[in-house]
Amino acid sequence: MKFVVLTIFPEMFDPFWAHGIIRKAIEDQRILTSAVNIRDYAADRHQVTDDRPYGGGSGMVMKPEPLAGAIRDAVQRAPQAKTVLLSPQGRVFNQAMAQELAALEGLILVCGRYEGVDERIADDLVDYEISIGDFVLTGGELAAMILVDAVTRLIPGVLGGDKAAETDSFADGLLEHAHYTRPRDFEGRGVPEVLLSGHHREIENWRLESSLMRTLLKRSDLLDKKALNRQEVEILNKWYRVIKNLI
Ligand code: 4FV
Repeated sequence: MKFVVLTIFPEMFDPFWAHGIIRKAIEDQRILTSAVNIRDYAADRHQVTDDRPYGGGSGMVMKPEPLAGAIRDAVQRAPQAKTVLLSPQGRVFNQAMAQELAALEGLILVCGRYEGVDERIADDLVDYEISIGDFVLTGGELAAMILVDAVTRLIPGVLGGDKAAETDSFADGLLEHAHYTRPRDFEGRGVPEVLLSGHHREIENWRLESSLMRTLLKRSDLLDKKALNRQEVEILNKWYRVIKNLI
């Protein structure tokens, strides 16, 4: 998978490319990454990439010409890639979208700054507009990093053992089960016995119950959206009976 980031601060990505699973994925050539400076596509010698908004008002807007030049050049280098503008006006990013994007050959990620980019860029030169959430950042760079991170870990072989991403939170519409590791006793707090039992079927059941309980308590909105399978319905019915007998 190829990631081309268009930004006026390409150096912001240096530490991002150089650490953890992203660094390993680059070393193993499972992803190709580059951060391109939009300023390099500005025609004037001061490499200006912003200007005052038509209609007045505060702040500046990213000029269309440097952006268009950078996007067209990136598309030429990665014709299969889809172009994404990170902005609060976009579809809100989630795990399902990450899985969709992970199936693509490449992504060209356009990072806005100032008040945003000239609308004619969003209209004519962008395949997707994606938001990482209903809040306003100073720039699209952090949003681009979040997208690269969430997509890269879904690429086969990036996470040790293909199975890892399947048990993700949200992968099956539930929050992930609780995790425990050594020591067995931490400040007097133990670990659920079943996890020490070696009974894989029982451990699987416990983990499903843990996921369902955590989702019910922390994100019941997810359960509203989820099609429950027979086992999940059985577990919820069991709790329902327990609670009913209590009241
Ligand atoms: C944003 C978001 C975001 C808007 C103006 C950058 C800022 C500034 N991007 N998801 N939320 N972008 O707030 O993606 O140009």
